[in-house]
Amino acid sequence: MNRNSMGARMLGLVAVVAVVTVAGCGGGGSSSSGSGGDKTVTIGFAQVGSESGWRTANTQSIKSVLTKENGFTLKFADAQQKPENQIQSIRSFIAQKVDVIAFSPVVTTGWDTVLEEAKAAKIPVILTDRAVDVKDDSLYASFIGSDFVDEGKRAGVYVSTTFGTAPISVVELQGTTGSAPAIDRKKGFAEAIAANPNIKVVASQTGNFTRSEGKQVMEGLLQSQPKIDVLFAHNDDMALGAIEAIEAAGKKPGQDIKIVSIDGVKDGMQALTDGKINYIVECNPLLGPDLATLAKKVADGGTVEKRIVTKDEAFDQAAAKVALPSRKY
Ligand code: GZL
Repeated sequence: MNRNSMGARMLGLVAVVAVVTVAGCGGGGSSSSGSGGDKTVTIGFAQVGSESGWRTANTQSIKSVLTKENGFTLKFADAQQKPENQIQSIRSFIAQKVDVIAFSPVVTTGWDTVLEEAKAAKIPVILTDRAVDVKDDSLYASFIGSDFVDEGKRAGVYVSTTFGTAPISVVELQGTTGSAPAIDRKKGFAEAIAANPNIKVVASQTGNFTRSEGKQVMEGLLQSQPKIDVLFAHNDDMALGAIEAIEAAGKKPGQDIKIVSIDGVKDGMQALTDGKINYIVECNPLLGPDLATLAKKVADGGTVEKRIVTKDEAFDQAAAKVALPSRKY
C-alpha cells in the first residue's frame, strides 16, 4: 500500500481508534518534562487487541501497574489487531507529547517510519510481547517478551519424543500471519521435528490466534485431511476452538487427536487438566511490572537492557493439575 492510500486509510481511522486516558489527568500533553523519579510519567500504550485470553491477561497486567498511584498517566489504545490502528495511535501519542510510548506490534514489519517520528520527537519506545523487524534498532529502547522460537522448539521436542516414535500426521494452527509469535513458533517447531522422519506436517494454516477461527480452520482440516494424529496450535484459544470442532466430529481431543499448545491461560490449563490437551508451553503475559520499571528508567533518560526475555514454564497433564489452582491468569 502506497503512502497516500495509507494516509487516507489512517485519516479514516481517526474516528475508529479510541485513545483512552486510563489513569491520572485526562487530555493531551505530558504532565512531566521527560521525567521518571517521583514525577508522573505519561505513557501511551498501543495494544494488539483483545483477541485471546492471553491478551486479556496481558492488558490487565499493564493496566494494574501503570496507575496514578504508581506515578503514571496511561493512555491506552486497542488496535483491534490492525497495525494501521497502532500507527495511528503512536502518532496520536507523539502529538500529545507523552513521555514514553510502549506497544506490542501486531506484525513485525511496517514500523520504521512511525518509530523514526517518535525518535525525532525524542520519545523513547518500549516493545512489549512482540518484536519488530526494523533496519535501525536504536528506534526502540528495549524489547521485553518471551522467546517464541524456544516456545516452538519445546512444543516440537515434546511432539517428537512423545508421539513421534511411529509415523504421525501433524496439523498446525498458526497465529496471526506476519506476527513475531507466529513466525518464530513455526520456525522453532520445524527445527525441533526436522530430524525425526516419522513426523509429517500435512497442513499449516492461520487461525489468527482466535478461538472462532481456530474452530473454523480445524473443521476444514477434519474434512480435508484423511488422517490427523497431532494438532500443534500456536495458542490456547485456537486449540480450544479446535477442541470444539474435534468433538463435533465425534473424536476425542487429547486421545484420538493429541494437542500441543502455547500460552498456559486458565481455560487452556483446565483443558489440559481435563485431558483434552496433552502439553502446553507457557507464554507469560504478566509484563506490566517490568514495563513499569523500564518506563520510569527511560523517562528519566536512563539506559536499559535492549532485550529482556520473560521466563516460560511448560506443563503436561499431571503438572497442570498441580499448578491450576494457583495460576495468576
Ligand atoms: C504471545 C502473544 C500471542 C499469544 C496469543 O506473546 O503475542 O498473542 O500467544 C496472543 O494468545 O493473541
